[in-house]
Amino acid sequence: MRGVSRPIIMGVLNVTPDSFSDGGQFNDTALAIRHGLELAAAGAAIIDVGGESTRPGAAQVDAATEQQRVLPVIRGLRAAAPNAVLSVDTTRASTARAAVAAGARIVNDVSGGLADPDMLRTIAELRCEYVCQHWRAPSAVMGDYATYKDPVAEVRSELQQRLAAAVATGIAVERIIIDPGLGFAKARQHDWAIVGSLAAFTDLGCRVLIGASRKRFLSQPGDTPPERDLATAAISLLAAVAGVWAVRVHNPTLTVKVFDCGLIADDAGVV
Ligand code: PMM
Repeated sequence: MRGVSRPIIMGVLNVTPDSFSDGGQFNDTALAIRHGLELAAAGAAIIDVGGESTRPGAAQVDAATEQQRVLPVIRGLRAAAPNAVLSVDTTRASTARAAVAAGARIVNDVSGGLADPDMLRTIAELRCEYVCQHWRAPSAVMGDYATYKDPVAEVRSELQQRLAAAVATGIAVERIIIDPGLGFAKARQHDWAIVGSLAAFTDLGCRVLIGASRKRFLSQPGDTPPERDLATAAISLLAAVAGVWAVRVHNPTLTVKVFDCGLIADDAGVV
């Protein structure tokens, strides 16, 4: 009998002054590159570079600012860690295009193509890997959209619609990775419902990624985001058991530890 496959680890590298999880600590190209290398050394096969905070209530930055933040880091990591697969966390087609030219192989779009009408067409043309996440509204207002009768069924069906739109635009289904978007237009009980039903997403026939790391649904009164790393690692193990392809985490070390308890190597490769 086959064991449980080991998901790939995507390490989070936020190059923003207002990231909720690292407090803007890596808002400097050299520091960000160094942290990217640390994430890779700690077990992240993919480094996800983002230049715009998606924390609840966060304001958007303009495309030029976003690109000034992420492009030098992608170029630097491309040179310093040629084996790391680089991903860009952006909802903008122009940033996706520039990041792929700079060396990113994955575009991680938390809006599933809804924020920028040019995104799906651009991805089809770039022929890169595409993370299509469940999304309802920009971060500044997403809390107003966290209403569900059946969160798992609704998120699944809305994701299916985005998947169909992506395929209809010419993105090969093999290049698409779906993500239920924990914390995006979701209250704590919605996130937990999704975590408890991950098989509803792995059943859709695409690779699945989840990003539970340090999110509010894992919080305890008065804690700090890094204090949620243990709970994050526990979710990584649940994700593995459900057949999730990759987990997006700030602290790969603890996730590697839980995976080392007996999970078999993933034979699917990264991308
Ligand atoms: N969460 C955040 C940002 N990007 N991308 C994907 N695919 N999935 C997520 O859940 C996700 C994401 C927000 O959290 P951060 O501030 O830790 O980056």
